[in-house]
Amino acid sequence: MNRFESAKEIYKALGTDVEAALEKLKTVTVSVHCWQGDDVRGFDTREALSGGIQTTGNYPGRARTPEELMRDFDKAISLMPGKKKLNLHASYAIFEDGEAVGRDAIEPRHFAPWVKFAKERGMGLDFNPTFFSHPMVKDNLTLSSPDGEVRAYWVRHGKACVRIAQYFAEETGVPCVMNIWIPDGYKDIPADRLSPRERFKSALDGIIAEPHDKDKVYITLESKVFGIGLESYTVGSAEFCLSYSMTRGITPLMDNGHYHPTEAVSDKISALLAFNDKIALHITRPVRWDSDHVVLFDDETREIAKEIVCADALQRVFIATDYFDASINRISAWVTGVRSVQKALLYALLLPERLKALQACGDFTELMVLMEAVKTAPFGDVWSEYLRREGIAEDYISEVKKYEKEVLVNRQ
Ligand code: RNT
Ligand code: ZN
Repeated sequence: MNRFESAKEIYKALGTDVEAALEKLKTVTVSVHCWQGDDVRGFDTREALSGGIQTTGNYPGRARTPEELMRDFDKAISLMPGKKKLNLHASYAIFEDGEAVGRDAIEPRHFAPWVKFAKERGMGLDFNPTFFSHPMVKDNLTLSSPDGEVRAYWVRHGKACVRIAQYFAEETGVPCVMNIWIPDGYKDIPADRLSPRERFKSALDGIIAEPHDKDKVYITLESKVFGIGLESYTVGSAEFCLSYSMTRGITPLMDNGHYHPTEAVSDKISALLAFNDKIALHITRPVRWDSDHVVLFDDETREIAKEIVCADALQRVFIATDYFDASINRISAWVTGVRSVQKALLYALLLPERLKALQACGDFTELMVLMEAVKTAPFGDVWSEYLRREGIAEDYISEVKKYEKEVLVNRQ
C-alpha cells in the first residue's frame, strides 16, 4: 500500500472520507493579493507606503513594473495548487505613457491589461480602492477628513472603484469582491471621536450608492484596531464597520491582524455567519502587532479554516490573503502563505464529522481524545496526494531559487 492509501485507511478509522475532502477542496477559491510582489507600492504614484502599514526588509528582486509583477505572479501561482483569484488594489492601475490620471478619475480601461491577464488564466478578479500612499491623504485622513474636498476626492475614488469592480465581474464572469479599508485615525487621544465616524458613514453611503449589480459586486468593509502612527484611534473600528455593514447590507471583512492580540478571528467567524449571508476574510499572520507576516500552517490559520468548514460555509466566506514580507524571496513568501491557507483548509476538511456530534451529546472526554488523535494523523500524505492531483510539485524552493538567479537578481 502506498502512503496515500495507508493515510486514507487511517483517516477512515477516525471517521473521515479523504476522497470527499479532496473533492471539496477543489471547489474553494483563494483570492491571492497582488501586493506581496512589490511591497505594496503599486504603480500610480511615487509616494512611500503610508496609512500605518509597513513592509520591512530589502530583499532583492521587487517587481517594479506591471510586466515584472505579472511575471512574478505567474511564477508564484504556478507553484500553488487550487482555484485562485487575483486581488488588485487601485494603485496597480496601468497608465499609458505620460498619462496622468487622479485616483478619483480612474476607469476600467486602466485595468484592461489585468483583465486580459486574469482571463487568460481563467481567474476572477477582486479589487480594493487605495486610500493610502497618496498626496490627497491629509493628516492621515481620507473619507473621514474634516476637509470636504479631501472627502469628496476619496468618495469619487470609491465610486470609480465600484465601476471598475463591476467591469471586472462582467469581463471575467466571476463576482468581484471590492474591499474598502481606510487608514484614517489619530496618533494621540482625539477630542472628538464621533464626528470622524459620522463623516466616514456618509462618505461610505456615497460610495455604495454607485450603481452596481449586487450579485456581481460584493462590497466589503474591513475594520482595524490601530495603525503605526495611528495608535490611539481608528475611525473604522470593529464596531463601526460591523454596524455599517449590517445596516447597509454589505459584507463585513475581518483581517486577523486587526484585533487585540488575545482576540481570535476564528471565534468571530461563526458570530458573523449567524447574521450575514456572506462574510470576507483577510488571512495574515500578526506577530506582536499587525505585522502582516507570511501566513504559516499554524494553530490560528487551522482554527480559522476549521470554523469555515465546520459551519459548512466554504461558499459563504470570501477567503483572501493579505501579507507582505520584503525580507525574504517574495515569490517564496507568496507561495508559502497561500499554500498554508490551502493546507489549513485541507486539514479542516479532514476533521471527522463526529467531533460535532460528540460536542452535541456532551461527550467532552472523547471529543478531546479525538481532537488530539487527529493532530498526528498522516496529514502530509494527503497533502502530497492533493498536490500530485493538481499537477504541482511538493518542492518549490528550487524553482524559486532558480527564478531568483535567472530573473530577480538582475533587477537592480
Ligand atoms: C491594512 C489592511 C489592508 C491592507 C491592504 C494592502 O491594515 O489590512 O487590507 O493590508 O489593503
Ligand atoms: Zn487586510
